[in-house]
Amino acid sequence: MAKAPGKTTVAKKMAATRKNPAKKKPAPKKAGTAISTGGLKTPIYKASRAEKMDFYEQMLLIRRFEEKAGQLYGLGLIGGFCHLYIGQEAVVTGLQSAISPGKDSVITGYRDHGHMLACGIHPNVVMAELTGRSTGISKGKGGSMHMFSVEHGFYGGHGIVGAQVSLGTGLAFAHKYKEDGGVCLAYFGDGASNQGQVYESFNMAELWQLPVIYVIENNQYAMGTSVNRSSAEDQLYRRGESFRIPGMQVDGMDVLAVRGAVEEALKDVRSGGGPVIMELKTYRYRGHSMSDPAKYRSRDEVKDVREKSDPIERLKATLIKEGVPEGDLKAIDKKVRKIVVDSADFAEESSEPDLSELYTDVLVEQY
Ligand SMILES: Cc1ncc(C[n+]2csc(CCOP(=O)(O)OP(=O)(O)O)c2C)c(N)n1
Ligand SMILES: [Mg+2]
Repeated sequence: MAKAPGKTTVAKKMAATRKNPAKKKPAPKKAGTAISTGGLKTPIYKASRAEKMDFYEQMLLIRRFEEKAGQLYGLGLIGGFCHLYIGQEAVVTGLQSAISPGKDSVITGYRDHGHMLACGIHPNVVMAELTGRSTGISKGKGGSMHMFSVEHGFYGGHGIVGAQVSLGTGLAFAHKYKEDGGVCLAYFGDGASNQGQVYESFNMAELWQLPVIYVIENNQYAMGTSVNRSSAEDQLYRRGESFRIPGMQVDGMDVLAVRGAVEEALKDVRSGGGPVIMELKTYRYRGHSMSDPAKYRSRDEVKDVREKSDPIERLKATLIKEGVPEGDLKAIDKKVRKIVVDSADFAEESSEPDLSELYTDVLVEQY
């Protein structure tokens, strides 16, 4: 059958999902009618060699940074909560590589270090914040879960599960109101996808056709509860169906698949199509936070994912197959390790905030 020019299959499916009964009254859909793109294959991004090398470096930077953060936590240099992103690097690397820093906005939960690095925020100020130093991005007063950089379009860092979904919807509203052409990427977890405010946000976003991509990082667990135990509909890309929001399910362990899928989503959202849901199937190797011994799953389960699906090893294997000398990849590893060690040194050499800082940055206005 001849294809309509310029419209991909994914785009057509998204358009079908959005038939708005207020504008045109279609016959009511039969229960169970497939309206999501989950069953469709989104294209794998055809990256150049240089782009693949960049993705490799970015993912490795996040991995090594998180490993160092884990060590510093063990040494007692990081206080409070600390949620590591190890295993999920392909998600944020693929997504962030497709958006425009400064024009688009990003918001996420407490597992936020990787998002900050992928937004181009310097590792030094992130590590200094984790260790509570005055040179940290929140002057050492926010810690792991409370970091922001309006300059980089990064709006946190939120400890309340699901809160970032409503706030992200607000950011998307601002993009539309100001007509600045921006799109908000609102990241949240499989556990957060059961939160009530998520659905209030979905409703408003579709009603107002807001430029937002809801990114569900399905790492299979919410603290110690697996997605299958906690979710009546565990195919999370379908969670927008009752709001007519199209969804796509993507291999979140493959950075090229992530980039390919987000390009489709962005095309649709930027052309005024309204929100899209992306479910990224991924996995976290470490416990929920540094204080979680992760006894709710077997070591073999983790080992299996590491051995078969690790996003970094996967891209490395592709690069080697394509003829990149192993020495070049080792050089990237060396460069990344130095950046991370330097960030830890920068943090350790910085002072803690002065006591007088207890009374600053409490409210934006005077009181
Ligand atoms: C409103 C609210 N309820 C409960 C918690 C406690 N809590 C913190 S993280 C978390 C699990 C969330 O899991 P998920 O959304 O899958 O994200 P992940 O940690 O896997 O990245 C819970 C229940 C919270 N912080 N806020
Ligand atoms: Mg989770």
